[in-house]
Amino acid sequence: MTKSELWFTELQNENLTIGLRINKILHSEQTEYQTMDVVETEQYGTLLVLDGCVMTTDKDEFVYHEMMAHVALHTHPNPKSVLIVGGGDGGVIREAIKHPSVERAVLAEIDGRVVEVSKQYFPNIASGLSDPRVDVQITDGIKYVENHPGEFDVIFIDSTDPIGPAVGLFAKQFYESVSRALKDDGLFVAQTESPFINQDLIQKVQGDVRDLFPITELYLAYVPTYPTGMWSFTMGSKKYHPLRDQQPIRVTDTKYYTEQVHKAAFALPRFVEELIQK
Ligand code: AG3
Repeated sequence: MTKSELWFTELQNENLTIGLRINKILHSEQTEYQTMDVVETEQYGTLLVLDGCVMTTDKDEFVYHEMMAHVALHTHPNPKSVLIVGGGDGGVIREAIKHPSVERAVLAEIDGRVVEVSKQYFPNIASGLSDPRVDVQITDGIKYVENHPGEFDVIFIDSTDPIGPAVGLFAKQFYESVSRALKDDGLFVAQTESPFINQDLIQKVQGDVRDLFPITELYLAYVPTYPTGMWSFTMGSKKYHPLRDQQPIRVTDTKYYTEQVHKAAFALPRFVEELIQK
């Protein structure tokens, strides 16, 4: 069979693109907040695109979702109440509820269409959204966090890039409310882009989080469809340290996360160490 000559291209920055051959366009719409497209790609399966940026694909989503959820949930000794800001596809929630200690997982997603379309086209990623422990709130995550002081053990900030609807999710003021929304021994993880092309952002977030949390760490994972493939996560924690307090493995139905990968993720290449030097 001849292959289609339709290609998806994300302009990752002004000098860099990623291209994926498309078999089929499944869905396109303009929501209240952003453009949203779902296409079937030859290489990575079904792809979710928001405002032209790759959010996730069926074939590599496990890296990001597991590494966002399980590092933090194997740092806190007994996480019961968790919040995901953004993450409307449900991937982080699906991983979070694999932890038997988690009694309540709130998703605060601003764009209800992302949740609906993910349920339709990404049933595997969205599978956790119907779990009885999950509470889906279609609301502004910034306001949700402000209005829920002292409630959460772990908060995940699963945002888009720091443009458009997500700008406020990278502001110091937001990390301050995240700190207030956490319990006294709480911690958070935010996705913080690529050390190859988003140095300024990573440095800014490190500085802000260090001002607010006694423990601030950066770790890495490899997501082939994100800009440069090398992806960073920033953790801010009030009490528990991801290496000193690493918990015995609790979840083993993973494809990327293991006890060793948890440790290895904090071993940073020299240029990344230098980037975040105190
Ligand atoms: N969160 C967004 C990652 C940012 C990707 N950036 C890009 N492609 N320019 C992903 C949401 C998955 N739950």
